[in-house]
Formats: sequence, structure tokens, C-alpha cells
Amino acid sequence: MGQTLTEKILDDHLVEGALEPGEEIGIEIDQVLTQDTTGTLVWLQFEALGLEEVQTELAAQYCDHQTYQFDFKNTDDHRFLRSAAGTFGAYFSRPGNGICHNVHKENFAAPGKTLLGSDSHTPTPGGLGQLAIGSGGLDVAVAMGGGAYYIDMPEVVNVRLEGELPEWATAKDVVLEMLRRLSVKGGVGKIFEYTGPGVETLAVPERTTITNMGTELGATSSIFPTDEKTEDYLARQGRADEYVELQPDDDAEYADQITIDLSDLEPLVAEPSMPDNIVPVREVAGQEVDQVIIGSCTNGGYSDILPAAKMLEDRSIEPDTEMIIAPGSKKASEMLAREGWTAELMAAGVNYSESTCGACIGIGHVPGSDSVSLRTFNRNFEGRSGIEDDNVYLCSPEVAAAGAIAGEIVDPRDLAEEMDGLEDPGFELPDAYEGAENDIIAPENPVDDELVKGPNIGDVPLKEPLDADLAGPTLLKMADNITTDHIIPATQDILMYRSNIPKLSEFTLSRVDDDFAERALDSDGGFLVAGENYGQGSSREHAALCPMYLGVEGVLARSFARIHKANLFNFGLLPLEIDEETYERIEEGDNVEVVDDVSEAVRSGREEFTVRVNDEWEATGHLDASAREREILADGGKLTHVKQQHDESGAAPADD
Ligand code: MIC
Ligand code: SF4
Repeated sequence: MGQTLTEKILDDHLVEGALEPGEEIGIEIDQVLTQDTTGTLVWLQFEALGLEEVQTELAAQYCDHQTYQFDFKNTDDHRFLRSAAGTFGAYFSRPGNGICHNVHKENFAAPGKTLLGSDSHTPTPGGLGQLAIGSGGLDVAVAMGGGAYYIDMPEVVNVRLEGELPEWATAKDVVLEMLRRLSVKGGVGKIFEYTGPGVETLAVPERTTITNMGTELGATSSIFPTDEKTEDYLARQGRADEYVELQPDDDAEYADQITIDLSDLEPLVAEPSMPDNIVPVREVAGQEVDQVIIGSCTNGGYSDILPAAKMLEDRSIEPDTEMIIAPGSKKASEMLAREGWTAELMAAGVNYSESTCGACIGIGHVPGSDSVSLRTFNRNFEGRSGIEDDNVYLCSPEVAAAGAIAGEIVDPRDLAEEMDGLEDPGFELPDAYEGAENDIIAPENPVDDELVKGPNIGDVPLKEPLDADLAGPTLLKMADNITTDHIIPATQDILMYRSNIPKLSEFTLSRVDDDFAERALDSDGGFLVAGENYGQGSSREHAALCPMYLGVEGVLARSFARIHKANLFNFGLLPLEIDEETYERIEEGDNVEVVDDVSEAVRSGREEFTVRVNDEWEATGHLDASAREREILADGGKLTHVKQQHDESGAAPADD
């Protein structure tokens, strides 16, 4: 039987297990990436594991999320990260050089290689044939130290692209169409592999818009085969020699197939406040827009900004609408400036930002109260923009630029009919990607050789091994699709404590319930109850670490998002799946007991656990975990587990 492209790359990197869907596999990681808001814990854990040198072919540390450095704590984090990259042997991309996914794509992403990153949009370079996966920081630290990365073998689903995009429809509409069909849970446990005649009609940056936002489907990753377009893209990046031809076998078998006829697509938009609230733009046309932003790791590249610049050339944006462009990388920024496009945009009334995630997580350009923001980003979870009750719509750069010209949401096809000379700007690549040459510090020429820790940078707390009996109140009952932005928000007031867990913990679940942290600390243990897809969104391990610090012992949920569930194991929290009836019946404040020598049962492979509520009724909680995850959980988390193994064997700390 033939292999899918995903299976071929996994096969090449397999160190443990078999490529059977649902079975745990261990894979070798070639490249890792980390960024400023997850990276500090990555390196603190790397240090705590006693590791001394990066073992992967390549490791890259980016500073992209909080580059305005509003507080010395952010600047100290960046300083620490530079010192860690220098000390342990990673590339360091300076603050303002751009978003990790954009800069990695430009400089390091390579077909056929595996990439693990402590950011949920790590799958972005799947658009050029790299198998890239997002994970918690501790998994990245272990992989960087030479350990394997473990996941349950995902189902490989074929997305067959046919036809060609019509005028004004874009790659963003392809992935919004996927979200319309499948929802934010539709990709859990899956890798989407794109094939079909439509693939060759898309340039690499268009493909990476699609693979980037596969994360919003909950997918483990998304990947395209490689072809002339990939080779051409790498050549323009000055890396033609890294091209490798990669295709699935003709007789590859997929778990499922989805067909999208590109020629049927039209401009789409995600309405507030979930990326799967998809409607055609024309259905919300006329909605006044206060703010428009083009940027982010989804649509912040050179070829995303250029169409907007062409649409705005010799035009102006509406006076009551503000428009901001935040390029995804300084390279894109520099190229657009050299070509004169930045001046055109400024003349049209656009504000130009440094290359940063910024507004995507509510850092800068926070929308006004009772206002509407139209953005080319990938997430519009409520409150993520920095204000509760926000109204954030997600769309392509073309729809964003049209919205700024009209001052309201408008289908660009209709605007083009009304406006003389407004044409579909099309998709264009630069002849060569050149610029920002001084913003990456190579490990061969580090500027630091020892760690520099500011006063806000603390240790990573450890948990005790799992108890025989777990008991405590239901501290909070939550709905479906709770995001890690609900658990630990990423806005500036909170983000600056990412390296200070005791302080950060005070904000745990504050977006759901202001008093949560205090109540959790007072109650000396307890449980969280949630609906489906608990922990979707970001990879931030703080969303497991902070509840652990507050004494939470476990989470009872209808289902879990992949990365968050791995993070719960990594920090020793018991993730039990419950059925709908139990979810409906259990109330906040109820006393929960998970009975019968939990620690021993976890180790011995028991899947069903008795959950006793208020000493009145019982339900069953299901533990879906591999033998390895069970050991990690019972030991009190991965840091303790890996250290223990190291002490027993005397070998270098790696996870196996
Ligand atoms: C996000 O888009 O939510 C983030 C901020 O990039 C996160 C990482 C983080 O929380 O630092 C992610 O996607 O993993
Ligand atoms: Fe940055 Fe937003 Fe992309 Fe996350 S989704 S990496 S915050 S641009």
C-alpha cells in the first residue's frame, strides 16, 4: 500500500511505535522554534533538566509577541532569551524582526524536515512540505535536548483542491471554507494533507495561509506536497538547494477525503467571536467598520500587504475608519518600503506598525468600546483583542482593504463594480526576499555566553506525585470551546508575568470568573469542569501550569484540545473525559472525589475512574492516555518524570 506524504515524513523520523491512527508514536525532531511568551519557560525547563546544548539540527528563538516592551519585564524576558540562545546554541531573532512563523518560513523552513514549536501556529511551513507541529514548551525543551516528541498518530485526511480561485477569492477563503464545513473541533486528531490540481495554482505564501489556520480547526498539522512553486519560492529566499520533491504515493490511502472546488469560492468572513462563524462577506455587507488591521502570521507577509497597497494606491481610507498594517516580518517591511509601497499606504491614511503579533493578542490597537474591527488574523475569540465584548471579524487582506476604503464591510466584487479602476490586485511574489539581514544572531557568533535573568524571572514550580485519592470542590463549571485565552489571557497586563508563575496564576480563568484564583488557592485542591474541546487555541503551557500552581488536581471535560491535554499531563493534572449526562448533572461547588488508589490505577493502565459527587451519586470518568503519559502524570509531571529517569539511568535527560 502506498503512503501519504505525512506518513513518508513520519516514517523517516520514527523512533518508536507504528503509524497506526490513534497509536502513540515517537518522532525525531530536526528543528525547533520558540517565541518570547512561551520561550522563557522553554529555556528555564531546558536548564532545570540539566541540558547544556541544543541537540536538534536547528533551534530558533524569536521575539515577536510583545515587542513594544511596555514594561521592563518584557525587555528582561527578551534579554534572557538572547542569553539563553547564545548559551545553549540557538539562533536569536531580535525583537521586531518579525513573527516567528513568518521569519522561520523565510529563513529556515525546509521540506521533509520535522519542526516542533511552542506556538500553536507552528504548522505554518506545512505550506512548503515541512511537517510542523505545535506543542507545549516543555515538549520543545525535551526535543531540543535530543528527546523524541510523542503524539498519537493522527488520521491523515486528504483535502483535494480542484479548479482555480476566481477573482477576489483568496487562500484565506479556502481555509475559512474549511472552518465553515468542519468547525473549530473538526480537525482534532487529524492532519490535513492538501492534494489535487488546485495545489499548483497556489503560491507558497498562499499555501501557508491555509496551513497556518489549520490550527483553528484543531488539527495536529496541515501539509502540502512540494512542486515547482515550492522550488521557486525557496529560490527567491536564496535557499534553492533546500528543495526536495515530496508527493504522496498515487495509491496512498486516506482516512477521509474532502473536496474543495476553488472556483466555487467567494470572499468569506468569520463573524465575532469564533473563527468558525463563517458567512459570505456579502451577507454582512453594510456593517460599519471602525478599525481595519492587516497583519499576523496568517496574512502579514509581503504578498498579503502588496494587494492592499495596490488597492489603496491613489485612494484614501474613510475618515471614520482607522487602518493599521503590521507586517509579519521586518524583511517584508523593508522590501515594501524600498519599493515605495509603504509611502503609498501612508498617503492613503494607513498607520504602519513594527513587525509584531501585537494587536492579535490585544497588545496595542485595542478596539474602542462598542466598535467593530476587521482583521486578517486567525483568531477572534471574545476579549482577545484587549476589550471584553469586542466585535472582531476575520477576513482576507483584500476584504480588509475594501472595508477601509468603504468604511464598512463590503464584498470587494461589489466595491469594484462601484469604483472606477478598482481591480483584483492578484497575488504576486517579490523577485527576491531581501532585507533585515542584521536581525538574526547565529549560534556561531553569540553575543552572550551566560544566562541573564531579570528580577521577574522565576523558577518553574514542581508538583508532588499524584495522590492515591483526589478530592475537592468543583471550582468552576465552563461551557464548550473554552480557549487557553480564557484560562490565561495574553493581554499586556498579564503577558508580562509569563516568566513569573506565582504572579501569573492570579489571573487564571479571570476572564470566566474574577474570583477563581483566590477561591482555588483557598480550597486546597479541586477540579475544573468543562464542555467539549476544552483548552483549544494557543499552545501556552501556562494554561496547565497556573491551575496546577493554584492546586487544581484535574479537569473533567466532555473532550480536550490536543496540545492542552498534553500540557495537562506535562504538569501532572488528571484529564478525565465525562459524558453529557455527568456534565449536565454536576454543579459548581459540588464535591468531587476520584476514588480508589488513583495513582496506582493511572500507572497500571486503568481507563475508567469512579467519580463520586457529594457522596450522593457516581459517574465514570475516562482516562485516554498512553503508558508514557500515565507515568508522567503519576510522577507529578514531565519535568519530575524526566529528571527521575535521568537520575535512575545516569543518561542524558530525554523523554522515553
Ligand atoms: C496565540 O496566537 O494565541 C499565541 C499567543 O501565539 C499562542 C502562544 C502564546 O500563548 O504565547 C499560541 O498560539 O500558541
Ligand atoms: Fe502571533 Fe497572532 Fe500568530 Fe499567535 S496567532 S503567533 S499571536 S500573530
